[in-house]
Amino acid sequence: MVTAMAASAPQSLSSARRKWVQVFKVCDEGNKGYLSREDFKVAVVMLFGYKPLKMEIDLVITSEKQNTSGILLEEFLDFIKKRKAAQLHYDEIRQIFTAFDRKYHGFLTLDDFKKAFGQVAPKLSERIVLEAFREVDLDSDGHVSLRDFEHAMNYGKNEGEAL
Ligand SMILES: [Ca+2]
Repeated sequence: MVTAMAASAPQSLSSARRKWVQVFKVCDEGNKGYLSREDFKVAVVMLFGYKPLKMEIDLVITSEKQNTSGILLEEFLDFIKKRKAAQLHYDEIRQIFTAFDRKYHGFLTLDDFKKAFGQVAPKLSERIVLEAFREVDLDSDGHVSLRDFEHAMNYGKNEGEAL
């Protein structure tokens, strides 16, 4: 009679985790014990339904380790948690955008963008921020709109549509 209670508590969390671990294993081609860049792309598509931007992959790989190009299970799980948390921060992104759009133009210049990014992801190197800017400024006019900015911050959910 104790069984029903025992099964109920932390079940949803561990089953989500189990699913992530399974995705990791499925995508780890050749059971290397880590995900290559290509494996990681596949995993993100499976879990979130979009292809990750180059900057997103760089972020995961360079922030965790310097010398290898692989993502270990723990790092992968950590990424998913952060990625899920990021989805909750839409309002915050909007606020940040507004705060850095100092002249109320409705867009950010590269300079504004750098400052905004510095606030959100201070560990990112300038090179990656610059790449992110170029990546979201699709028409290359040097301006990033709120939508572009959300796109960058939310790791490009709709990446690929521009083609
Ligand atoms: Ca633009």
